[in-house]
Amino acid sequence: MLEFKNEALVNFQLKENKEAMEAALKKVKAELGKEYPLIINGEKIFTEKKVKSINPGNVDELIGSVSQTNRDLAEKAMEAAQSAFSTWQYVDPVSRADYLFKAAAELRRRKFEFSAWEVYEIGKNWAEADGDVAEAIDFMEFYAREMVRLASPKALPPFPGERNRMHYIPLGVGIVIPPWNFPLAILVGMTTSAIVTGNSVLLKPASPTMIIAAKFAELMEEVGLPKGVLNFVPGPGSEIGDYLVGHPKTRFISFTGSKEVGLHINELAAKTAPGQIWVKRVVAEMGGKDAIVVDASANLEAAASAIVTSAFGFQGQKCSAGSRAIIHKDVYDDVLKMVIEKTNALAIGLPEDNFAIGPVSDQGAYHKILEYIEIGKTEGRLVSGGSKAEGNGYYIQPTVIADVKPEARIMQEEIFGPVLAVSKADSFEEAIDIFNNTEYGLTGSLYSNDRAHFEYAEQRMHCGNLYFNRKCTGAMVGAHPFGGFNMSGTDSKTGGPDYLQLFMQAKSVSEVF
Ligand code: TAP
Repeated sequence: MLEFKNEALVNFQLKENKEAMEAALKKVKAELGKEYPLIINGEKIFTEKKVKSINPGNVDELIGSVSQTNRDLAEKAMEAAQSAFSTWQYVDPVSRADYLFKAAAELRRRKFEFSAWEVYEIGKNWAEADGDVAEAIDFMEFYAREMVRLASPKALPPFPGERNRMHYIPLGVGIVIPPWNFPLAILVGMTTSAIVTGNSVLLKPASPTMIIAAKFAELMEEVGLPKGVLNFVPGPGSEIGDYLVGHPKTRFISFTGSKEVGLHINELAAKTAPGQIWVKRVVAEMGGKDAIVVDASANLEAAASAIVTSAFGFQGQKCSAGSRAIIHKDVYDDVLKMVIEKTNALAIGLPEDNFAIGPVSDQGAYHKILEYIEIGKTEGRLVSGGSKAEGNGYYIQPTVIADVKPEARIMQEEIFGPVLAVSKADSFEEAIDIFNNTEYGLTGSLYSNDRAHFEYAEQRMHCGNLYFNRKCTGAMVGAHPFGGFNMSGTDSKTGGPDYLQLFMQAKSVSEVF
């Protein structure tokens, strides 16, 4: 087994890569509009009730329609998962890891094709789509190796007259509920971590990206994952989600999404259903109100570039998006000027044509973001963008609102769109206080050239992922274990050495000689 290495990102400046992406977009376009089934115990089930997935960048384009799970089918999937668990839990962990290695290899071969699905279904530009596919590959490569590492029993300190050891064993049937914003990476990471550790899974994909999820379910079938280990159960979160979370046979819930839904799941899972014989485990990664702090000693050009990339990459729809910039008063005007120039230079248009800025995810998000922009105009000074943009989809101008007070709603609430709030701090220490002044704690970044300030920030900037002189998005599997504090979630640290244990329980075995 080779050492883990992050998947290289595609350089679309190279002619052969550009052509490969264009060919993949063409191929996928020819496949749009199909119907996709649920998958329960390996059986493909087409239901009468189907939900359409459309291209948010061209709302007349149908990506496909997906059969929907009702309660009877959810129950059937639960039974299939339980039955599969009875054997899958005993499969050699190294063999379980092999399914992930194989799936990673296959995904790598079909990288451009999966990226093209992301471009059409959720409006990522090419680099954002490629980053998501690469991260999905990384998760599988990383978790497979982690499982191999954890497979051998842990030696314990010797105790006279006994042989003692500790094994990690799986939990049972898990409900995996991913978000749409990293439709492959997060879904793949959450699903394969649960599977490789010996659990069986019901995967309920996010509604805006059900087709990409269906493509992954197909991939796992192709690599020969035993039937019933992964059951694909698309359906509305509010209906099927509550049913599955509350089910007495559900052993754990792995969730990534908004604070509201995460807290609701946590509450529901805490209620013991009749017949339930365990305490359900909840792993919940939720929202963020992340920020970049710029110190007076910083490289201002680098800071401004990072602010714009972090705020507007994938239209600001990342949990790690830098939706706040907190700038020292001595450099505030200079940094703001550069941020405005760089924001105004971002071109908006159809994702398949690879514009910097594409559409936001759906109509609900579109209206919510435009409402926040109006709120922002009353809370600060609009210096860039400020309204919807041209196009047959959910396009919004990247928007910068300056001189915003720390308590303002656009400094406190997760907007999840291309809106940046900029705040002025009188001192470095005040900037850190403003940074900490939200209920979230996911990512943060400090631009500085002052070592004492890095030390101060390392102790006091309260966030799960802190970066120095680097943007606050784009965590790399392995190098940057990812997860947040406070209302950002349970700090599970995806892509890190502690993650897989969340889906296992430790069993101590002691034999007297
Ligand atoms: P949500 O609206 O919370 O949806 C997340 C998932 O929960 C979807 O699959 C959704 O299904 C499902 N769901 C909705 N109601 C449910 C219920 N009652 N029971 C069970 N499942 C339910 O979030 P989103 O819009 O997809 O994603 C954006 C949010 O995710 C942002 O807040 C972002 O910060 C956060 N996020 C966090 C992270 C990390 S690592 N912290 C990473 C990515 C995203 P439907 O789509 O069918 O409603």
